Amino acid sequence: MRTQVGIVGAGPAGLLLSHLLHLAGIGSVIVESRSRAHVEARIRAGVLEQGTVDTLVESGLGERLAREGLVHRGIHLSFGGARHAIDFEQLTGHSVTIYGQHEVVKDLLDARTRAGADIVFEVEETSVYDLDSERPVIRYRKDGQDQEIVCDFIAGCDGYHGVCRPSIPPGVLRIFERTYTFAWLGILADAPATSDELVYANHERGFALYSMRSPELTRLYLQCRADEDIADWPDERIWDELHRRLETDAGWRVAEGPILQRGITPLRSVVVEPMRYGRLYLAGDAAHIVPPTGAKGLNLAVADVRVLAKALASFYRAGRTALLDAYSATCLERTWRVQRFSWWMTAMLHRFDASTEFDRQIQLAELSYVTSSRAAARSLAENYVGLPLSV
Ligand code: RFL
Ligand code: PHB
Repeated sequence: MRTQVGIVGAGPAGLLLSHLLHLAGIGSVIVESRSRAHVEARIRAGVLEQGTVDTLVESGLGERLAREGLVHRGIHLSFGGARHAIDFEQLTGHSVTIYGQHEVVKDLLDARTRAGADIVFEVEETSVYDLDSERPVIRYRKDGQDQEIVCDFIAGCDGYHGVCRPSIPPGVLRIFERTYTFAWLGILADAPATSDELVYANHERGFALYSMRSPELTRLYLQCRADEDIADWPDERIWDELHRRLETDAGWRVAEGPILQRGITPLRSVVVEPMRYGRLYLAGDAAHIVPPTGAKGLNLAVADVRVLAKALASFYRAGRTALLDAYSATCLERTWRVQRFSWWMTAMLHRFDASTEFDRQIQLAELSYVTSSRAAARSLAENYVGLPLSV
């Protein structure tokens, strides 16, 4: 098989890239190791920045998003027994939209399928070759047969555990990494939302987050140890912790309901530099991971893909390589700012193993500053709603 851009991974990064390339008249083929049903059902991120919403709307994917997305004008920070509102609208003029990552993926898959896209699901043994040549190659097995796609470019959109990044020869990449001793236990519950905005709680028992997917479905998270077994968390224990950590405001209650999905996700901060080797371009989680506290993983993947699609369009339209050459530096500048914000939110809100009473007081002072100074609140707000796409 022959294509212009071979894409590894049908997550939000790979699907959006394929869609934007199609709109620019550029052909692509996506290979994906999981089934379509699996990819569509994977519950992950939920907060879309304005720039992400704009990208989806401008590329014709805004219809269901406009109908079902929940526009949130701010968040609450809960600490020291009280809740404090941070009003993004008032502080920045912007808001965020709650719309599940799997809904974005469904919309992208529908649009790509309608346009007759080439997406090969359930491939095995994906590998990439000849990355520093003008004809890089993707190989995989499908239904027991070896297949090969000869490409002009390969986009590595295969997430943190994918094969593209590890295919770059040793010594090329610098890896910057921070690991945490804690994880998030996340649940999706068939319970009505009782808060109209998200609640991020710093509690002495650990962090908790109140979020939602629709007025009828809540998405809740609890800080737990990274090595914990989900089997040790029966429903009762999960609800008990959520009530204790979140219900600091008199009168506000977290509604309970059947738990539809549950899982434990370790927290990590990772950046690899550069995000390119030869004709392989890494985008999204394949190049960087942020802890979810800033709600940035998906938004950062969308920002990378916008830059890459524009650079490839400039190459095919005018034969220019300047934007492709600048791809890594352009994306990394934003990535580091987003890493900083995600790390800062994580540090302010979680309970750290080695933290002393001094550290705890500093966290509370930080929270009290952020919720009482307009300048500090504005800094949080402008990062949360999303830095301008040019950064
Ligand atoms: P994805 O979504 O991981 O998609 C990568 C795709 O590549 C496929 N793949 C392969 N295909 C072919 N051959 C191979 N060898 C392959 N190896 C992998 C995978 O099956 C998959 O379909 O990466 P992408 O597109 O860069 O998108 C990034 C976002 O998914 C990610 O940043 C966020 O979801 C991160 N994240 C969260 N972010 C938030 O802002 N809020 C959250 O609540 C949140 N929860 C999460 C998350 C990430 C998680 N992961 C990665 C474990 C919860 C989880 C469980
Ligand atoms: C979510 O709704 O899944 C969510 C919201 C905010 C975050 C992380 C996850 O910071």
